[in-house]
Amino acid sequence: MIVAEAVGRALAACGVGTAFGVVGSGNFHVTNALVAGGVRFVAARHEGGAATMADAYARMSGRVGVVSVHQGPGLTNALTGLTEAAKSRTPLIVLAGEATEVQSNFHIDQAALATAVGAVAMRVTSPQEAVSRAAEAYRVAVEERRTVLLNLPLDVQAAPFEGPVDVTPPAVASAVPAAGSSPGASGGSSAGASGGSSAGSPAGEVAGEAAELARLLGAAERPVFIAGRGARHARRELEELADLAGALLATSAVAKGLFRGSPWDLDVSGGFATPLAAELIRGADLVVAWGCALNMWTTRHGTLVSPGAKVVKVDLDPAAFKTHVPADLGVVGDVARVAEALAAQVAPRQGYRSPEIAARVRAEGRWRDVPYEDESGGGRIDPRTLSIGLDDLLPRERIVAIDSGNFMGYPSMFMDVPDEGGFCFTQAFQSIGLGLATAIGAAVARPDRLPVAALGDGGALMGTAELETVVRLGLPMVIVVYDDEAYGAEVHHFGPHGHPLGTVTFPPADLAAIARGHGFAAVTVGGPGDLAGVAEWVDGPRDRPLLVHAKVTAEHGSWWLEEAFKGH
Ligand SMILES: Cc1ncc(C[n+]2csc(CCOP(=O)(O)OP(=O)(O)O)c2C)c(N)n1
Ligand SMILES: [Mg+2]
Repeated sequence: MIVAEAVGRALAACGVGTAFGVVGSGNFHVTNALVAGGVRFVAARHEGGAATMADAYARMSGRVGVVSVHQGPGLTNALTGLTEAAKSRTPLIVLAGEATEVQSNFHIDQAALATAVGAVAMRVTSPQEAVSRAAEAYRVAVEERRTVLLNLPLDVQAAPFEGPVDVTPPAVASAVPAAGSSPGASGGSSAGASGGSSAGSPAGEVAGEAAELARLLGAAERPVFIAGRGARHARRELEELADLAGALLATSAVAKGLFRGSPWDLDVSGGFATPLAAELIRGADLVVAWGCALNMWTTRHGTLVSPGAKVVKVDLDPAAFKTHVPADLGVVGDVARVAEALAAQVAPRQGYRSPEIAARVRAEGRWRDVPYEDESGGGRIDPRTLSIGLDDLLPRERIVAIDSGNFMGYPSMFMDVPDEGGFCFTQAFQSIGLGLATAIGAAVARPDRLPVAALGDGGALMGTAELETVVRLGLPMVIVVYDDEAYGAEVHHFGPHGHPLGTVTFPPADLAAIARGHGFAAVTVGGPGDLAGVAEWVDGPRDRPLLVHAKVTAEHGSWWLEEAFKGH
């Protein structure tokens, strides 16, 4: 056995799930060793796609994602996706060959690249520590929720490896609690829960900051819970506490779907919030952010939080307390454990849950309840009508992945998802072009659900390398392209100021033909009547993926984008 093989075997023994990548000489042996160790390998067509697939896979499966790339350009191609993963604290391991000889064409400072984008850089430097380094990379990814680059110098990879591949996987069951599951004592996200507060201690005792939160919950007239990425595993615990405290429930975009089915679910807080959700969140006298930073998106630059409201954050990382909308009170701990402990302390009260509020949430709680004027016509479909039509047609057991752009709110707001495992939102770096690969990674993690990729024409064309991957993997995917023949976000950003727009507008491109060329079924939608073609696909054998090429109306910029421009 050589060192490269020992590293692959060690990671397989640690329990990595699926690996994604593009194989060249520098990662050939390590990838084959993963496969020999029982890991599924998914070949992407571009390393950028591979990185994002692994990120989405990790988010939706609760397991560590692995990306395998060639030295030099293999890694640089992966960088945007790795940055997204690092910013999102996705547990990810990047296996990269490394040309340490400075004369090599492939030589770059790979460790510096990784640290520059927020990842952790590690290196296997000898056969003796090959296995322990691989296990350490796994531990850091899981326990510290980091994206880890494990550099594999070519000469070290080729060296003989003596001895057994003997690893003791860290005592962590899963990296991110899987959608819908609640971690037990070994749950990954409880790592670090002992950070100074006594929240979550045995027997439901609370003290310190947690006791103060219990007091606030016992006194609040209009409490609202906003759950973020760090709460995706804690639906049951949060709902139980909210029932006692009379709190309304909302999420950040990345946790969309978490409270689906609750009569008190306001859906997403922030740019995508319904007018009712925005009104009720603004009306809160206590906002408790659970594993949620309350960033500018979730709070519309802070305006959704009333100046008179008390703000509390519960988070594994106390650094979150001071960032974005700052907390008046911070409780360190795992969200599920803290909520569980508090439930024993809070006496039932009505809080925000009056019959009048219940009736309003029923009547106005979804975007499709908000009246609008359908602007479809002239061979183009209103993106709201398109999204509502698709929401009606596509099976409910779906997993929706969203690219970035002006269009992005339409699917996020109008397409329902069954739970928090039905929405994959790789937007921490705000890169366009990640949507298709996000849908592929999510689809690999959740083969029980229909993957739906919602893309702009710009993001779709940037990601086309992976169309072949969708077909090759036999994914029953629906790709929806909101085609305005432009980088619409830029058009609506600069157009109103009279700037020339030739650099951000394009002639029509036949995206349906491009998809058919890859083996997709495709429907071009220029009005509501054309959605019949989608219905036909849904009712058919679904033996090929479907691309819906929607020519959308583009007179107006989306209003959530206007909000976003304030941040530029
Ligand atoms: C990688 C990357 N390049 C450029 C940008 C700047 N940018 C933001 S939105 C956008 C346009 C996206 O166009 P499209 O996918 O068609 O969506 P639309 O805005 O038209 O709805 C661009 C170029 C970005 N965010 N990421
Ligand atoms: Mg566009």
